[in-house]
Amino acid sequence: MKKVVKTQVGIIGSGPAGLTLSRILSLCGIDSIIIENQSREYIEQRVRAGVLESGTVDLLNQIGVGGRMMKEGMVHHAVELRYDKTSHMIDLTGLTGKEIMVYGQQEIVKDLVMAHVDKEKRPIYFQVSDVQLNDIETDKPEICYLHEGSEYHIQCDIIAGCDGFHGVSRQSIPTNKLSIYEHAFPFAWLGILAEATPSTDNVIYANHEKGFALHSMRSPSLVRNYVQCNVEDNVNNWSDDRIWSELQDRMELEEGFTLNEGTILEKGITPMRGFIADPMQFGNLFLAGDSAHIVPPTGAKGLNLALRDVRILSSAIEEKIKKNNRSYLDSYTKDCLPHVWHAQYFSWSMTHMLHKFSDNDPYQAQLQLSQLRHVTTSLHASTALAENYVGLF
Ligand code: RFL
Ligand code: PHB
Repeated sequence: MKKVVKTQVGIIGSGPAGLTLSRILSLCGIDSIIIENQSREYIEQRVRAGVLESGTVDLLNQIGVGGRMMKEGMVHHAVELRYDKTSHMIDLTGLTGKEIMVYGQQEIVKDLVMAHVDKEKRPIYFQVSDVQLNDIETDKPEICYLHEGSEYHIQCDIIAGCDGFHGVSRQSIPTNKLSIYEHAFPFAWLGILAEATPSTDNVIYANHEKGFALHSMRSPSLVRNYVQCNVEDNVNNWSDDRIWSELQDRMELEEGFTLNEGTILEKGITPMRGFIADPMQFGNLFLAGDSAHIVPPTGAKGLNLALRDVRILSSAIEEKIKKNNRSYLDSYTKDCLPHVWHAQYFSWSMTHMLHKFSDNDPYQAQLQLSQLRHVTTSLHASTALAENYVGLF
């Protein structure tokens, strides 16, 4: 049987973008409904981002979901770059006055779901299927989907497409109305979550002749490490011993260094890509976060960009719904994309500086070392890196 539900904003996807948007709108007195194709358990366990810019931390606190993050998150004042078996600190706080927070994306998702479902007692429709967007170019757009055997139609004023890179929202925009900018990098990241004490107080980015490696953490007893691998690689090619051995090699220092090891709880391979859809809107459908853009994770920008989009989108929706002023919705793409492109550029340049592109290109390897020496010895260059890393806005 067909069921019709009405709301002001229909939100597709309960990742960080969709959940944060719904929370901001709720605090402004605007009604929204979220649908999600996975289960609550799945989205609360999905391991992804870890580095939050100070503006992201401020936003989560402003909307009342930052309590656990402020207790359990780890404030970092510096980030470490390693190359030529030497360690170089970028003093983020000394150079910019700002800091970053290391706190897992799935913890943010748990905090937002808890505020939404358990505290505000509002539902999220999990495990929906066959999601379809209709009439998005009209004032009465509609989201249709199946949930627990019934067919639902959400009638709303605005649809927010927060369904990530593989979602249906972007694909609902006619292809002749979208310009797609895309770049696939010729390598991937193998990421692990492991029970071990972090080996340093800072995130470490290592450029090594065997390939890139990254050491990060989630708590005093949980680490998150990555090694560069082949695009077509498979986790089955990576035994625990091989992963630790590659990490030890790539993190090496002249004076000696041993990365703490432990039981690996999770392994996954992430392709590295840059992607931007322009415009980020069509009619009354607005894309936010990974549904509109993807950055390679080397700059730690994706989640931060997603939350910046929803901050802009929520103000524009509030103007439309409360004051019948559509001008901010109309300029949504224009208000988001310059920053998105800047983050894209920063992520691309970090990726280029730190990864091994070829087995046989000593010229490029020397250029990378030259760039690394520049960003770690010039005050202006290290300030530029630090500003980008903590977030420019
Ligand atoms: P998400 O998190 O992908 O959420 C989209 C949600 O939509 C659901 N969905 C649908 N729901 C209903 N109907 C459909 N048809 C649907 N199709 C999909 C999905 O199940 C999901 O729940 O997108 P969102 O909210 O835009 O958030 C973006 C972030 O997840 C992403 O940018 C970051 O994880 C990127 N990223 C990092 N960002 C940072 O800011 N700092 C970092 O340190 C950082 N590290 C990373 C990262 C991403 C990584 N991977 C795995 C891609 C490290 C890695 C390894
Ligand atoms: C992480 O902690 O997962 C992380 C840290 C820095 C990055 C990407 C991911 O650039």
